[in-house]
Amino acid sequence: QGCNSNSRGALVVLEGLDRCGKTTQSSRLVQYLEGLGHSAELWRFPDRTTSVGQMISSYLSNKSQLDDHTIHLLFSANRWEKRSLMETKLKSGTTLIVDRYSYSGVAFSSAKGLGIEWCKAPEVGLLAPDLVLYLNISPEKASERGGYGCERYEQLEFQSKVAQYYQVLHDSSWKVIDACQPMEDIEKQLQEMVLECVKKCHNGEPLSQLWL
Ligand code: Z5A
Repeated sequence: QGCNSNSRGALVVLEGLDRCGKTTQSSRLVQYLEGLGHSAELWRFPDRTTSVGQMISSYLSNKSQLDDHTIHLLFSANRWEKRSLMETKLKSGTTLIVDRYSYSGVAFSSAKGLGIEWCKAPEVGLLAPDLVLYLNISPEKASERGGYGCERYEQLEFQSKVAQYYQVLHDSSWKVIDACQPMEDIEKQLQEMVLECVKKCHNGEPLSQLWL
């Protein structure tokens, strides 16, 4: 590895409605890349291990109440507190598979009624993903999967609004995958997309910033 001085790891984000299968597929992707000898790590937002993350976690589990703007900015701060480590990891050649990112931040807060431009503003300047894998599932199908209904945002009507805002955020870095296929089929498709992206970044594709 590393004959090109700009060689780096890839920033791959998985997005989608609650229970679309992001967590399952993210960890499988990391195992797959490691199996091929690549350096890869699984990250997730919110990162509930930091002190900001603990405030978010308490809010999501309905143990605390926060104004919609405040929680939005906390989610964003939770990404900013990891930004420099993210850049260091990528530049050292590690690929990051990230379970939720700024798109969740904007889609969920906009679905509550906050202006989309206001929601995007604090995300501007974070690292832009090289690839966004959107696991597409209807709110109805997602709700049939295990564990639905325990946290704050897990309601059908709300999830439908979130899905609409995700559509607005869709750009050329996105690939949409049908999340109702069998897990193994999804896994194969994601592997191909991620491997191609990892190769591109290894060959020196420059890092860019989000929504600039
Ligand atoms: N949020 C926000 O508002 N602002 C932000 O900036 C961010 C997040 C970053 C917590 O997120 C909440 O925070 C989230 C958005 C908001 N709220 N909601 N809704 P989280 O990521 O911590 O929690 P989550 O979205 O609830 O993720 P999850 O529960 O881990 O779901 P998942 O990762 O998408 O799915 P999974 O765990 O892989 O799978 C769910 C189930 O489906 C499980 O039983 C699997 O075995 C099953 N499954 C998975 N794939 C399949 C297929 N293909 N077929 C059949 N069954 C499957």
